[in-house]
Amino acid sequence: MQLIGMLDSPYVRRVAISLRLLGLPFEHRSISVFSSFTQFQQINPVVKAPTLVCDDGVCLMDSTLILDYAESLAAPGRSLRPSTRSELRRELQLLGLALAACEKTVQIVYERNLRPAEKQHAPWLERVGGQLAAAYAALEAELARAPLQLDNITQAGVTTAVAWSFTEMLLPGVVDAAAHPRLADFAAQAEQLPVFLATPAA
Ligand SMILES: N[C@@H](CCC(=O)N[C@@H](CS)C(=O)NCC(=O)O)C(=O)O
Repeated sequence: MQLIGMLDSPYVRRVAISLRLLGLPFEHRSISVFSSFTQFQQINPVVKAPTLVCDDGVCLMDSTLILDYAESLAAPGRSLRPSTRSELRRELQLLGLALAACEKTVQIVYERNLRPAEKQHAPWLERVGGQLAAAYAALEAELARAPLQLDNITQAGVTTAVAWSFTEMLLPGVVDAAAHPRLADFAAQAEQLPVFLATPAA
């Protein structure tokens, strides 16, 4: 199995960390959707990172769908999903917020970096910035209600930490860490776990 994409993408990184936590061997090919577009296109004409190339050549894309498949490959008892319905509902709630935070960060980065300055649309940036702030405010409130666990980390834990580190790295100062102490602390601790250290974003 090959995982295609760079670890500076939060979607690629959450898949790489999860595959390791699930004990699934894979080859990581760090190919950029931008600087290596043509090479990526030869693997997956849609050029989406992450792409998972299965051993029979079938390509999967979209991190959530790849992780669905990865969960089905994992040994019994080796899941990143909680088993009870109420835990699963909270897990999906947190995951939705963390994935929205990733998406809004990417939209701001693309708007800033891919468009010429005179074509950047301030109302759009303001809207997306508000959505990013709302996602992190809701995550912080949820962590105040019940913390995320580092022992037996779940997919929501992996993705929340990856999302926070990604936003901090790409948009430093845009989301105030002091106003999100639980998130900042959780991500800092997760980044010290061996599997995170072995899968660095930069
Ligand atoms: N919802 C997708 C988002 C993936 C995504 O947007 N990846 C970016 C890299 S961070 C990408 O492929 N960008 C190139 C493009 O969309 O053309 C997922 O969860 O995998």
